[in-house]
Amino acid sequence: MATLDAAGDALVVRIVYDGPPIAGKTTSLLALAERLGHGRLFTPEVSGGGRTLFFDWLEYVGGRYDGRAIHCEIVSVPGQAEFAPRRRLLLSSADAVVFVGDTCASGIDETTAHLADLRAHLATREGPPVGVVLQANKRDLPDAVPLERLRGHGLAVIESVASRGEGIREAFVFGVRLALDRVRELERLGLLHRVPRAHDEAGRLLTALRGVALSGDGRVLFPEAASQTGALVGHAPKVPDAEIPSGWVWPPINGRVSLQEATARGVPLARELSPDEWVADSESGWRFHSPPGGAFVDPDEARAALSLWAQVHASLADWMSPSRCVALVEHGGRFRLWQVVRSEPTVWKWLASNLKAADAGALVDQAARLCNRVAESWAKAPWELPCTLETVSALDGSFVSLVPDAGSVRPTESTDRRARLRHQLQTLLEGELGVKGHALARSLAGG
Ligand SMILES: Nc1nc2c(ncn2[C@@H]2O[C@H](COP(=O)(O)OP(=O)(O)OP(=O)(O)O)[C@@H](O)[C@H]2O)c(=O)[nH]1
Ligand SMILES: [Mg+2]
Repeated sequence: MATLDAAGDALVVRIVYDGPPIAGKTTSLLALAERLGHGRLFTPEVSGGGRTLFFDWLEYVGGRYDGRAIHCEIVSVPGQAEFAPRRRLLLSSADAVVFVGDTCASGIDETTAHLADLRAHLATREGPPVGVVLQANKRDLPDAVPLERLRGHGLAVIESVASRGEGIREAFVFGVRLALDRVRELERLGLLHRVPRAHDEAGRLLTALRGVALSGDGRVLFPEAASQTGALVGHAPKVPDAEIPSGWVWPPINGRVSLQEATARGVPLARELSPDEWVADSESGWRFHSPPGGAFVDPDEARAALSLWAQVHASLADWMSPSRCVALVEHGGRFRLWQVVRSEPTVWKWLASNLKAADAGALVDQAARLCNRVAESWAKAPWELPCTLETVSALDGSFVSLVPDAGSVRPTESTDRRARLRHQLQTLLEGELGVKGHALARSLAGG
């Protein structure tokens, strides 16, 4: 759902590309990336046949809304029926939908059925309506059906040939306009909130999708290795290990112990998450992260940066999980800062794994109580900690994620953490339990 960033100077909207399998959603996003000339498409995984398994992700910053920069998150869903739960979760965060339909004779029935399903889903969304534009694709094929057959659904229709990039920008621009209409309504209703953006929004989404059960047997898919995310190895920097020189890890003793545990089953390889941002996941369940700008040529500058990080971490110690450290690693004549943290069960994972098995009402109540306590307690931390169901420990409500870089931490704001956590709870419940979860979350929001 649309939000303002933490500083309130950018508007973040999400445009979701929906449509039946093989209709051309991924092709559309590829063409859009090229035309917008902005970044590249991030696609976590595809099947051998090129089918999308999770989503495609593209970010674009352009245009202004009431003086604020518009930051578009552009996401395509996997069209295949077996991934419907992932598709629904993605749709539940849309501010507008570009529906890519295969409009040739052989595809039109599936397109119509899929569109009906989309509209049924959107009808369950709370808040202002989510607009849909039909991007009538494959208009180059000789058996493309007449446009008249597509009109009359109360939808804007824009013709496209995604494989040639035609009509792509037009459909996108229309989608953004629809999203901004919705933003205006959200604002009027007092529902446009400031939410600090996750460091890696696409990664967060991927984690959420991995938590969505695909089959009816209650099996929740949580592959251990987050390292399946994108294949991005190049000139990888070294990650810290227990051999690190003294003075290069903080806290000094427990930090080294942490590094020992983190690399006990092997030192993982780093992969580039975004330009100059590196991550690695060790087999013993620790995450290593180094932010853009985390490399230094001058050792004194590097040490000063480590010391700044140490101060931030020390001042947050009361709110954070203890198994973590920050460290400096020399590699190829440069020094790189790393943050290392042990993966702990989060409220999100805990709920997603248990909702089907036990009394959902009791679990959600328990989670809601924890969230309330966290919202209150974290408000007292000196620096803003990203507060989401995926950053809160299911065990004790401590912060279990990566601390924002020392250079970008902000003093704690009086944001409504409680409302945000409830909103996420609702999204999770919708994904896991469908309508039942929805009702549950609504009663929760009231109580
Ligand atoms: N002729 C024609 N082919 C197209 C067009 N757009 C996409 N295709 C082809 O359709 C096939 C499927 O395209 P994708 O973009 O992967 O489809 P998708 O909607 O992402 O499919 P899923 O990921 O399974 O949901 C590819 O072979 C594309 O080249 C078009 O406008 N005209
Ligand atoms: Mg695709």
